[in-house]
Amino acid sequence: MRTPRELGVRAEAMLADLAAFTDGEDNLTRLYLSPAHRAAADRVALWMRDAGLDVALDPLGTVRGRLKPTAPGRAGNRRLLIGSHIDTVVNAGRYDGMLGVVAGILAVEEIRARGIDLPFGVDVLAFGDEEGVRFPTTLISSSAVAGRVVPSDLDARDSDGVALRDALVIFGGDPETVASATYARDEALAYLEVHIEQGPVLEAEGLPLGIVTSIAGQSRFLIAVTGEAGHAGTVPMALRHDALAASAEMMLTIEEVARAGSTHQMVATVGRLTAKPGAVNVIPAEVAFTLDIRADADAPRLAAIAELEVRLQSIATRRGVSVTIDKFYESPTTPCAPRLQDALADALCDLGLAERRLASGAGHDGHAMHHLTDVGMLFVRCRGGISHNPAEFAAIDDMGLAVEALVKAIERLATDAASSGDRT
Ligand code: HGY
Ligand code: MN
Ligand code: MN
Repeated sequence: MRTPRELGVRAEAMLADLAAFTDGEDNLTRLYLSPAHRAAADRVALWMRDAGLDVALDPLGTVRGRLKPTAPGRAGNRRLLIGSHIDTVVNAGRYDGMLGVVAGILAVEEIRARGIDLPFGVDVLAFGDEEGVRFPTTLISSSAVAGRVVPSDLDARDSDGVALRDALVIFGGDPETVASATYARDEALAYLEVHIEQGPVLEAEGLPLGIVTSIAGQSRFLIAVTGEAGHAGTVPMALRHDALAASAEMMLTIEEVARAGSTHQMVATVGRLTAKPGAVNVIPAEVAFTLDIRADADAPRLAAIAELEVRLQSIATRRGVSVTIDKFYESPTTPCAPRLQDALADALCDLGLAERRLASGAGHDGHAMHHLTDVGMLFVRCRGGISHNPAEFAAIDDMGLAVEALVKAIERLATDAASSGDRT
């Protein structure tokens, strides 16, 4: 039985190992189905095997480590799912996602080492596409586990024109057997995920861990503005149809609308922009930019989107350009199950920690897993709330406490299952 400190030291070492698997020149960038994703998946598979798990790679590239029930009861055919993602954003930190997979593996090692009786099985899942950076999809590997992937989803193409289904084959996945990744509803007992908070609340309150109440809904759009190319030196300002100037006014309007929604924790981000033809002396004719908008509830987010659709169109009309607003992803606000929140709260109480409950502004695989089973999440304090940034950092002691809390929460679910024998 390892102490939380020893568990944290081991977690940090595993995360350092994983951070070496990158497609980036001098940073951590590991996109779905890339060579670095494959190498990281193989390392996770090795750790799962060493932890005594039966390991498999599912058709979408999820690495699954399976622990059989140690004391099969009537819940013996059910399994607790624990996971997170091992893909990253560009120039990422080493904790976002990977910590949840490492914590799951360490928790299973502790359960076996401590001889804890489990009336149900445990699957540790390392998903490969949570960030949705490479393909215009997101959560596709956890969505497959939840039975929410349709064949056309695999037609998505990356910026090099590579279809997801082709990248899957190169990776070692199988686009023809996607359905075999799906769990039966009565097989999944619950889904638990450990994740860094990616926000400032726990640090500001001096707390190492927190319990997630809900995962913010989000909508993502591709906005295309079409104007008219022209000579930078000869077209008077009043006669221009400048797609980039129009886009700039639209972005400031997006910012204004999001600021107005601050009471609902509303945030809006333009993360990627292209402008053509992209010459210094040509008035931009075509601009495309992404919009990611979120809030703590669905209604205010959808109202803000409706307002923006009207206002961006009005800007386009006044400036003599055209605009299209195409949604390519949307996930409603996902609630975390009270029974799982309570199991995590009991675990924190056992550890003498406050049971701080808070919402997640970041999206997670729980958005997809919620369609299969109840979702519970445990947040770990991260320095400055920084994430999606190489400065991302979680302390060894906090990570060790998170693993210990996960073990205790699993024990609590095992006790519930053993006493009730079916649902926990
Ligand atoms: O965008 C998100 O919230 C998550 O990190 N993919
Ligand atoms: Mn994440
Ligand atoms: Mn992320």
